[in-house]
Amino acid sequence: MEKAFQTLFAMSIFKQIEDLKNKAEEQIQKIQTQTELDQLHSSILGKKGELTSILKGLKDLSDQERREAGSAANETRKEMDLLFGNAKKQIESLEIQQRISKEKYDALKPIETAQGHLHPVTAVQYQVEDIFSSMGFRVMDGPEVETDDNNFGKLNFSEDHPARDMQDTFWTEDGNLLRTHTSSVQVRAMEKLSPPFRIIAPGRVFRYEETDASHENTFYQVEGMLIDRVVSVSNLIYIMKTFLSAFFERDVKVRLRPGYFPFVEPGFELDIHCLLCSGKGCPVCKQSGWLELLPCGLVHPNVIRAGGMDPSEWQGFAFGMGLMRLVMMKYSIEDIRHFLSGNLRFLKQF
Ligand code: FA5
Repeated sequence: MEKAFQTLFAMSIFKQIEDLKNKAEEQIQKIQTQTELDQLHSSILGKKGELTSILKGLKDLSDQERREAGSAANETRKEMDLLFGNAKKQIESLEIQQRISKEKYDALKPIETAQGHLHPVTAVQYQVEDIFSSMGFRVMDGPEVETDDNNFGKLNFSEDHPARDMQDTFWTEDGNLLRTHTSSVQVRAMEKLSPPFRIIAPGRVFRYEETDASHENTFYQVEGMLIDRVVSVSNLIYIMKTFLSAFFERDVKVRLRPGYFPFVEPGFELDIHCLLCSGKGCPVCKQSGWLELLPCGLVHPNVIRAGGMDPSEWQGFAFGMGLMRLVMMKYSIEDIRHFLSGNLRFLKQF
């Protein structure tokens, strides 16, 4: 290229670079978002941007002019980088301002949290405690890991007593066990309290057995024990009837059938007249009109003796009801396995 043309051409390149810088300055002012800024950046300074295409013309210039135009281009690129950097910061702070102005905090608005409530078994346990407390019973607690003696021995299960096989037991490695019934608290009550006394002991018990609609391997019982000088089966029936009528909020008919437990003599199974069909017969009571509810009896003299009392002076009655079965009856729940399933759809109904 001729010298004069080269000079003209170089001047035009300087002008183009200058114009591009002005154009970038002007357009950056109008930009509101990060996306628009990115698009402008790549259209001006990107690989296929306007600056690159201007610089393609450098090859036609003299060495001297090429150097000058190149360094002008670098200078311009630096200035524009600075411009874009500042614009980026401004847009970010603008976006934060906009977000904050939308996220208003209202101190008076109630915070929406999921409301918890008592598990149905716990709620019914408290109800049972209230009714028995009103009849002078004290609520006692006992450990879930028990000694063989408290769970069996002192309750008149001899070492080789076949009744020990009645309940399948979880044993711990040190020879203790997970209590198979709350009757172990009878033993603790006799050791701790002086007669006469009346206690109930609600709690969790464990049995190594298959589960089905009415059997769990972990379930709840409520034990009851009353010790006094003269105690008869009619006292037992009276207390049971009073409790059941208060619990089910209607008059409840009961009947006793003989039942065997080594720690009571005589022992009974107490049935209630089916509340769902009023004794006419339905699937829940298996058409019999009666529901087996709780075992009970008069405390065996050997148990009184093991508890440190003289059986010729002290007598008593005891009972052990299945708390989950009581809840099932109260709310017509058809499967005991719902209780510990952790299913919130089930629990939210209560
Ligand atoms: C006993 O556990 C005796 N300790 C009860 C007792 C106490 C008798 C005092 C006499 C005097 P039984 O194994 O039948 O007895 O259990 C008592 C109640 O617990 C049953 O009537 C039933 O309602 C409930 N129950 C028993 N096994 C299960 C189980 N696997 N799942 C849920 N509930 C059960």
